[in-house]
Amino acid sequence: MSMTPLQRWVEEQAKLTKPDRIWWCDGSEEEARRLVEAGIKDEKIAGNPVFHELNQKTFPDSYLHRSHPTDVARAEHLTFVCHPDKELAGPNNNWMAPDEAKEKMRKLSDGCMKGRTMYVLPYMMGHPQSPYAKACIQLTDVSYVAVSMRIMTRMSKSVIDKIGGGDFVKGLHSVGDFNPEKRFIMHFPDEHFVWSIGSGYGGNALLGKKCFSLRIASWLGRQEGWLAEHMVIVGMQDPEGRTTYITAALPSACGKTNLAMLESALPGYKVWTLGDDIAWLNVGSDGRLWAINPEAGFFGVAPGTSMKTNPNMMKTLKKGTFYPTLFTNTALDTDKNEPWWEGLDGGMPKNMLDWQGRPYDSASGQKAAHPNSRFTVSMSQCPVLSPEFDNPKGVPISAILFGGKRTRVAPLVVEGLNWQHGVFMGARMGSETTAAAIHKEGVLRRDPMAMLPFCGYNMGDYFRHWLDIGKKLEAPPRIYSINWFRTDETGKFIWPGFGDNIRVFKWIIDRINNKASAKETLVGLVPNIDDIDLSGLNIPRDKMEKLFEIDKAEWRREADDTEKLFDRFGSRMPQELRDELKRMRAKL
Ligand code: GTP
Ligand code: SPV
Ligand code: MN
Repeated sequence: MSMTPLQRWVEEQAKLTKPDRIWWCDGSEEEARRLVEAGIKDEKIAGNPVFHELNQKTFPDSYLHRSHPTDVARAEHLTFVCHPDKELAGPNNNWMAPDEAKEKMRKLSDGCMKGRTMYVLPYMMGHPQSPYAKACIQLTDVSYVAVSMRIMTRMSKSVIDKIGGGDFVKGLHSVGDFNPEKRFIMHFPDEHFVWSIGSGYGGNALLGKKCFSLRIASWLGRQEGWLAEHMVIVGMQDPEGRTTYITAALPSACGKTNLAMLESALPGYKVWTLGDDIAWLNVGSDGRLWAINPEAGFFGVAPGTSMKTNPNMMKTLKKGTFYPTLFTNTALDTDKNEPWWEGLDGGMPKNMLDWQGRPYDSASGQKAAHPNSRFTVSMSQCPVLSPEFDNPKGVPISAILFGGKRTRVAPLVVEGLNWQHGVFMGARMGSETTAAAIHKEGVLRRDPMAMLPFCGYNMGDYFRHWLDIGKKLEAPPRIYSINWFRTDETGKFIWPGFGDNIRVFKWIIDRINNKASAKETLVGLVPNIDDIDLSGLNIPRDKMEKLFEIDKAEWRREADDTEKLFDRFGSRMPQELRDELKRMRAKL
């Protein structure tokens, strides 16, 4: 019998990478148990076993993984988008010519899996019955990535039948020797192919996530008329029993996972989770915007997660099903054999190992858990999972939110005047950098639509695509900007955040239903302070006013910075958004 294109491709990659064994995964629970066992007994990373079994009573089916110490976050400076034409990649991406990139990767990959197992992972991004779903194959040489992909995607051997003799999305991943000098994450958009070497961490290694579902999918979306976005998807049920579906784009480690399972501080409201990181948005035949989450798991930031801030996530983590649940680079409470991180409920344990497995000394002033330590957990364990999660059609979206971490300048919430003005709000977004990527933290950078590290083509064209999608929508969602992170003179957050964010959503839902008022400012529509339900909250009026303060001098700087961003895209920058900037300047 002749080989299928899939079999042939796997064979070619094995010839190059030279693994000792090839293991075709079927996605079963029994197999996940064997993979975890292999990670405990056979495989090592930087001298540590890949998995450490945690306290099975308090954290059932949970395992701790320590990454290589130089491999703790996305590496944006080593991430390339290899379009044939540099202009297509745009100033927002690192670029290399496809042939040159492949030659480089071939050299680095020759024999890189020697002594290891090559796992063949068949998975779907999206529900298999969804018209928007994509069949994918990732090859990897580490059990941690294989187990993580089972949690994060719909992995099953049926995907192999689905692919049959046809096309599929390709990912080739090896941890290599973890040398940061030999670490590259290369994207070949036209071939639907991602090639990654040298990192086992998150977005560098779980190739269905940022690499495919954002960088390559955004390019597919541009060609096919849809959007792939860095967004959470939630259903917000109000006291009248109605559910309003909302998406929100926030940069990495700026609050998506928390928003996705917000526990309402106001009675009568309930949030249903559909996704915490990625949304694929399609224009429906009804002229509305519909969203699906291509993923099936959460890869969330551990520090700050607690029963106080995100009780639904704590319940998700402790539910225990053998997907299983993974903790990466958290500290370890050695008396209880439990994972620990800064911000977890209760005091600091007496005896701990830090994220690198070294005895922890609290007097050192160092953090015990890495600031970008994370958990990987199946969405099926989430107590507030939306009943619509598995709906292949997705859900209709009534509002899109853009937000960031801004300790100054940006108001708590602003409503855009129309689609184009809303796209302008998203395009000029700024946010202070976090530990999710390797770079200096806390520096303000423009991060349009929270997509700067994830848009797989020229962002000038991307803005144009957003404007075009708006023209196709008969009932476009309203667009808002949000900011939970404004601080006072003492550097403390003014807004309580988390469950209290529902107060902002109540205003948004009321606006959608034409039940709440707003006043126009030079950046858009904002609520009157009395339009926000502050019942049960002790927040002085002057502080509330501070949350909505618009300082003209600061906003002039904001406009200058936006202009610099727009100029980078030259003639590819849509004139409509330059006009919006001009209008804003006129008001200033
Ligand atoms: P990625 O997974 O990197 O895409 O991040 P994310 O956007 O899902 O961020 P996440 O929800 O994990 O939040 C990151 C950090 O922001 C955590 O330490 C949270 O505790 C903190 N955070 C989230 N929501 C709020 C909020 O409303 N107010 C404040 N002050 N902090 C928040
Ligand atoms: C992010 O950085 O936005 C994440 C984590 O969601 S990663 O999978 O590493 O991209
Ligand atoms: Mn993310």
